[in-house]
Amino acid sequence: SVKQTKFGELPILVIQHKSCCAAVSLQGAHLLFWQPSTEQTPVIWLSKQSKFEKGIAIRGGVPICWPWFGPLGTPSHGFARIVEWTLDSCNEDDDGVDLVLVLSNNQQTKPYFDKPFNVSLKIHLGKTCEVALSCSGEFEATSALHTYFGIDNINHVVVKGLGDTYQDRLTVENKPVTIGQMTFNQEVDRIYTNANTEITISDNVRTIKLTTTNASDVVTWNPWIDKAKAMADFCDDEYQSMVCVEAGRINKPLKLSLNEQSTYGFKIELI
Ligand code: TA6
Repeated sequence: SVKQTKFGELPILVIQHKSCCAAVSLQGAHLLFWQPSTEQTPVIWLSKQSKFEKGIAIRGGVPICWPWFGPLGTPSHGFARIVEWTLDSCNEDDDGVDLVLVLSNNQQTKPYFDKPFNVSLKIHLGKTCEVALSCSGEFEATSALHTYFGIDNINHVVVKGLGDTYQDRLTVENKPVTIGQMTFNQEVDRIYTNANTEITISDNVRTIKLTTTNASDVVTWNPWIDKAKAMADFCDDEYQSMVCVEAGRINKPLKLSLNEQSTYGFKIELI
């Protein structure tokens, strides 16, 4: 079933299916969490302290960073995640639930951006979770599907398939112990520029497979202790139960045209 309700100030869709449960905020077309029925904890994770206020980014889930990534514009990570999208279609079958949410330039987006655009997000929620962003316009966009994965403990996490070329966004570089693998023992904020299309995120409980489509980069982030303390929408100890592994188009921006869609995305499954 798909039911619309409100959580805090935001309209959200609650999905209950035999294969999974999930929720999507219409603000930001923001998949809040996804938990397959086989799992005891969400695979896509949401902070217990996230805000649910109009115009405020939600902490966790899959923030849609578009039409720019990070500090390449204001607000950071773009405006798509803080404005309300429209539910275009919603279908449920034995496999799961398929949603399409859309956003075009309008009064809400005017203060942030003055060019015409269309962007849509396809979300499949079932035994797998698939997210694809398609957009058109007459500009170059950078973007990331900023997924927060739920893990048992950051000290047990190994991310494989990242390749060994990356841009470190921190001054104190955290040299990976094994090239192409990622383990975490301090803050990590890195853009991998030559990752495999299949990446695994393992902890002591499960292995998540992330398959990216048409992505140029994979961002890995964990705020660690100090940054976690500094975030009002994030509990001090929550850095231990999440890791961000994000399919992105940062170093190869989406070159948009008005008459065709540029698409990239990911699929998540448990293996
Ligand atoms: O994806 C990593 C990153 O760019 C980090 O630099 C950190 O800023 C994170 O995103 C979260 O950004 P946010 O604006 O959601 O707090």
